[in-house]
Formats: sequence, structure tokens, C-alpha cells
Amino acid sequence: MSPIEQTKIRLPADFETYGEARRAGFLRMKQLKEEGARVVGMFCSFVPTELIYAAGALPVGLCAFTDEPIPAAEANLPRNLCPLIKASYGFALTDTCPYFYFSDFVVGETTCDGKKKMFELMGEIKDTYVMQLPHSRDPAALAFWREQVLAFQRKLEDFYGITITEADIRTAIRRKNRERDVMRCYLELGKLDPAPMSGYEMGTRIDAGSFSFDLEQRCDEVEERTAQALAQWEARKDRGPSSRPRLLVTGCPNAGVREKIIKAVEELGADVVAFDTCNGIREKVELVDESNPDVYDALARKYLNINCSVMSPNDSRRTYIGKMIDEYKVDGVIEIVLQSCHTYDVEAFFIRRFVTQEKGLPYLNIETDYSQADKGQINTRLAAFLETIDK
Ligand code: BJ8
Repeated sequence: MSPIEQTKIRLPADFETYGEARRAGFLRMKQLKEEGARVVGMFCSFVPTELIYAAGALPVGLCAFTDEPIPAAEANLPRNLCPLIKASYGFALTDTCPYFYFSDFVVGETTCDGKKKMFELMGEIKDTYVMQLPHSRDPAALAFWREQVLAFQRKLEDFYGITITEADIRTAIRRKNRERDVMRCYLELGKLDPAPMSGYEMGTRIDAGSFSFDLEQRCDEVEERTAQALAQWEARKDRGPSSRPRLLVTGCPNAGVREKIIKAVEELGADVVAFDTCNGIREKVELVDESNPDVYDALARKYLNINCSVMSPNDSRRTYIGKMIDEYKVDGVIEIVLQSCHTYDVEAFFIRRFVTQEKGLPYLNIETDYSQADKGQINTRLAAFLETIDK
């Protein structure tokens, strides 16, 4: 790609940055708590949120994406730990995250070693319930995980003094499946050429939506934006495909580094069109099977299939990336690895080999944290990467 064409990302008038949406959500959450809402704080994609909804509670994600609370966290945690873990714990320790404060209790799962050990420290600050996530997908692991799903239901019932019925769970499954469908349709806009919106907007809107707390309203808003973007695209599609390189972003959660990587590469002239990430399509591709007569088996199967690198082996991630590369007509892949994230860092060996050798595309691996110290260096690497793309 040459010469590099620098642009400013155009954003719709109603666009809220992640920070703005997070702050606006504080007031909504305070009001909901005053009205008696039940709130369960959670880490991360493997938690069967359907059970939280079935308990009449609101799930709120507690994975943190800013470096402000990290120095405080480093008083108790090692410095060479993933920034997401340190920031999440730092918020709890300094009592500076209203979502943690308003959570009745916290639920996490044994994903990576850093997170699961951090939960032991977090448990000294607030009731932290940990689901034991197996790291394989064989029948024994599935049976064990099904038991963990049931145990989490009992935790919710005991904590709130309620009974969760199968009908409650089935209703929650339908609501969450609708949300997955709506988000998937929105993310699949990236298959269109030219890209109907920036990857920066696409990812931000998904993450920011988690602070609206009304599941149906969130779905309606995303559906509306999808329809609007589609109509705008239809009106200008005769201009033909774009000459801008189309990129797939994979790896660790990227909300904490979105400005310095995703926004930066789009301002350098590329379009991020596909996300194999937790705020992308990873959790949305597979629905909970509504026809399964065993509701716990249905939940256990769905969540065990999430292709996070904490699973071993995790070949399905490569299969899915390959499919996305074809369907989204991707020209290059950027993998984001948060500092000290061993599972993504090691799995990057397979992703790089798959992308470069089997798909014949350029691949860039960026290891980073939430600081701004490497912003200039990342920008230089992104610009050099775009030069290697033949488009
Ligand atoms: S389902 S990707 S959100 S674990 S915390 S593994 S970055 S060292 S966040 Fe993740 Fe759940 Fe998987 Fe998604 Fe690495 Fe950091 Fe661990 Fe992390």
C-alpha cells in the first residue's frame, strides 16, 4: 500500500467514547440500585449470563481497560502481570469503580492463571465466587462444566434467597440469543466493501453498550445503527470497492488499547473490518441451543466452545479466523497481546503460521499494555505493516 493516506475517522453525531459511556452508566447504575436492582459483577465471557438474568439480576462486566488504578494494584500484585488483571484489581482495591462498588457479589472463572489467582485477593475485598473452568472440551470437561453451571445457579439462589426455574432460564436464553444475533449482524457489516463504518466505532459501540443495562434497549439501538449504516452503504455502493487495506484484529481484549492501535491504523489509511476478540464475534457465533431438553447441558456446551486461548487445544480459533479472512475479504491480520498474557502470546505462534503460510497474508503481532509509552513506536510499526500489504 503506497503512499499512505492519512485520514480522520468520521463518527456519527450520537457517538459516545468508551469513557463517556462508562461514566454515563454510573448514574444509571446508581439509580437502578436505589430502586432495588440486583447487580452481579463479572469476569468474563465464560460466565453464563443467562443465569444472572434468570435470577432477576443485571450482569455488569468488571474487566478494566485503563491504567489509572494499576500503580495501586502493583502494591499487591507482581508488576509483570497483564494490565487487564492489574487494572481490574486496582479498581477494587482503591474503591474507584462504581460498578464494582454496586455489585452485590462478583463472579469470575478460572481462565488464565493471573486472573484466577487475582480473584483470591479480590475475595478479601468483596464476595468473589469463582467458577472452575476446565481448559479442554472433551466429554469429561463438559460434564464437569455442566456441574459448575448448576453450582453457579445455586450460588445465585442462596445469595438472593430465590428459586430460579427452568422457565426463567429459557426466557433468559432467548433474550441473550437475540442479543447475540443482533450484535453478530452488526459486526458482519464488516463483510461489506467499502466498509460501512470504522472498526473503531464498531468496537466502541459494542463495549459502550454494556453500560446501558437494558438488554432490549441495547439490542434496539444496535439494530437501528445497523440499519442506518446499511442504508448509507447502499446509497454509495456504486462507487465500488475501497482501495484501503481491510484488516482483521485478533487476540486479547482491545478496549484498553483501541485508540493507539485500532484508531491509529484506521487513521493511517486501513479499515479494521473483522474482530476475532471477546468484544467482537468470538462469543456471538454460537447460540445456546434452545431445543436442547437439558438446559444446563445447552449452556455448558455453548460456553465451553468459546475459542479463548485459555483452552487447550484451541484449533477452532484458527478455523474461525480462516473463515473470517475469506468472508470479510481480509488483507492483513493484527494480533494484540497484552503484556504477560502467556496464553495468547504462545498461541500467537500458530496464528502467525496459519495467517502467513496457509492464508498467505501479512501478520503483525503487537505486545503492549495500557500506557501511552509505546504509542509512537506502535504507530511506526503500523505504518510499516501497511506498506507490506499488496493492495
Ligand atoms: S474469554 S480473552 S475476556 S479470558 S486476563 S487471558 S489478556 S492474561 S482477558 Fe479474556 Fe475471558 Fe478469554 Fe475473553 Fe490474557 Fe490478561 Fe488473562 Fe485475559
